[in-house]
Amino acid sequence: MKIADRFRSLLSTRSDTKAPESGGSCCHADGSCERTAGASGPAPTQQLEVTVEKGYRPARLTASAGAPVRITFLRSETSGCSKEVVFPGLGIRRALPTGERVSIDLPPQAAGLVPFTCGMGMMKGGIEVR
Ligand SMILES: [Cu+2]
Repeated sequence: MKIADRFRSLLSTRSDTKAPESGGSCCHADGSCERTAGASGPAPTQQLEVTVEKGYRPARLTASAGAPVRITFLRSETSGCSKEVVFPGLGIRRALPTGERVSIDLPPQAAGLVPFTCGMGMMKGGIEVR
């Protein structure tokens, strides 16, 4: 989305070059206006849900880069393997009591894979951020 906005900004800048005085009040020439506007409003939190039963369902989720993520785990089994979930790259380790919804808030992520595993690193899941 940001790229589209930048293209739009470039296009309007190009048309403004015909009549520079009309664009005098606009700071879009360097795109800083749009960047500031985007940063001032908090990006909406993305909600993800994972059921934990013989693995993570789904094991692969997707989220948009640059916006906070709330991922909620519901563990519906008693297997000791899945009693904890770990986000190794984020230093997060949380207990998942059976039958309890556990929400974990993640700060905005850059594009890439955010992996999570069980406490022993046997079960694997991940959030594909793009
Ligand atoms: Cu395990």
